[in-house]
Amino acid sequence: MENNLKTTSKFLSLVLRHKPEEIGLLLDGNGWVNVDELIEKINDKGKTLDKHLLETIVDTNDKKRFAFNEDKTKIRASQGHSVEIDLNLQPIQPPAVLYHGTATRFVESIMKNGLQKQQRQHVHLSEKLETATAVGARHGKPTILIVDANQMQEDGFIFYKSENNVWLTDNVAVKYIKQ
Ligand code: HQG
Repeated sequence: MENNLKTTSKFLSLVLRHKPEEIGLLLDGNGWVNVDELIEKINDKGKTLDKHLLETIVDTNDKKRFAFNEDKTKIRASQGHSVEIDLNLQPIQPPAVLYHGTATRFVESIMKNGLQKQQRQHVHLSEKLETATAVGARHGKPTILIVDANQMQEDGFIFYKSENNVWLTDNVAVKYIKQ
């Protein structure tokens, strides 16, 4: 069961963030999809999903990656999209420093070109060192970069916080990054 939850959750990340077309789904402008349609199209792909399982995934997901709308008729991923959508996030004051976890092999390029959002819509930053370490470890040997969010904000850069507490901003220039 645990395993099934994780596999299904990963598949949901894929369709709700990156490739909705994989199951013939279309995200609306704010990233939402209709829950019944999602369930039907996932089942069509031979994967078992019903409303109860979907609710369990949303409730128990370790990073709270997915959220329902108020009446639970729609669902979306709370961050991490490569598909162009508008999460309607409001600019918010960041803590003085934020952390970016990455793999050691990327550091040289990052210290030359800055942090780039790559496929995603934002650069992802963390408030906690341990979260940043885990993010970095997804790519290889982890290392932490310190971002001077305070200075960035003073210089007019905008920060957002996703519903599941991931800090988001546009590309980060080298001058704001310390190893
Ligand atoms: C690196 C997870 C070379 C960047 C996490 C990262 C996060 C550069 C990789 C979310 C670079 C992109 C996002 C440059 C950036 N040269 N490498 N100039 N600029 N990079 O996966 O931040 O578990 O797109 O350091 O918790 O690792 O999926 O971004 O290593 O919130 O919910 O390019 O994904 O969330 O990788 O992770 P990603 P990320 P979930």
